[in-house]
Amino acid sequence: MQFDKTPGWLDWYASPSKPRFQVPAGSVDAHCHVFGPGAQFPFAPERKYTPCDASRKQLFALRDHLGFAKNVIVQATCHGADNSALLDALAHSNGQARGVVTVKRSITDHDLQAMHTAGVRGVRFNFVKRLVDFTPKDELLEIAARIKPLGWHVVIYFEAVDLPELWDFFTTLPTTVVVDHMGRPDVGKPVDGPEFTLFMQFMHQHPNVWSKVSCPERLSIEGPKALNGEQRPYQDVIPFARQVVETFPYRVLWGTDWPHPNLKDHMPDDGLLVDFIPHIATTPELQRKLLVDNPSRLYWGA
Ligand code: 0GY
Repeated sequence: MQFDKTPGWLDWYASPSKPRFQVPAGSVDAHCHVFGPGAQFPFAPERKYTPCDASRKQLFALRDHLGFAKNVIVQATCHGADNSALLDALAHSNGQARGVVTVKRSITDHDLQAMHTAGVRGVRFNFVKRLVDFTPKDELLEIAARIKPLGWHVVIYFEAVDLPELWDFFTTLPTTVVVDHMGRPDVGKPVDGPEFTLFMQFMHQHPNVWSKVSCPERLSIEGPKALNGEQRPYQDVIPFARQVVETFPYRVLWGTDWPHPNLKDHMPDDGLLVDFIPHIATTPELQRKLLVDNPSRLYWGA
């Protein structure tokens, strides 16, 4: 099947630079996606955008180029609850990838078990209104209760302004809960202002909550601007991510977010994204926790 990408959609960076920051051995890119290829794995009819293809082979080539050992592939909304492309990627990863899927309540226990065997370790609940239609909370709670015995966790994606409304739901989830992209803070607001303080309280009060300190390119207002001729990308995101890493070093994950869905102004060079890591995890110890120990524990039980 042929798919035309959403107008304005930027393709992923074809020749990323080689990072200057060398990630520690065994590092995990804990948030990335595969898109299609659409001819083999058609995009979902209910999708809100049509991406360009981004195959498992291209993902694994990027992993090697950046110096990572493993991937956690997260189901993207353009594939709805059809996880075939993700499962195909896991099957071809030599055990070097884990998955986070999207399922409906109609999924059978047999299918959940088969996904577990394939390397799936979580489900994703998405509350970003531009990306998905509403799913009733009772359906999500039912899914959470069914995946808990498998030892899986729930990944949640939401915007900072929606945290107060979603707080009670999130805090009733019976599993480990992993927040995508720090709950999408508005980095134009102060890091010690009410909005981000609420997110920090959310993590403080609920030791089962983890956060991905990913997506500076998505959160930044400054963007990848040059200062005095030097590249200083995404400086405005640093205080937010650094605070989360330093306060909760055992509950943070990092990912590229390749192939960076829905970016229309600027597509990041993935090599520069890796070079951003030492600005938010400033010591070798924090870097090892963020990139190796935490994802290995959560996704490989190691
Ligand atoms: C991300 C961010 C986005 C998209 C999705 O599943 C998705 O379509 O997560 C976004 O548009 O902010 O994490 O990939």
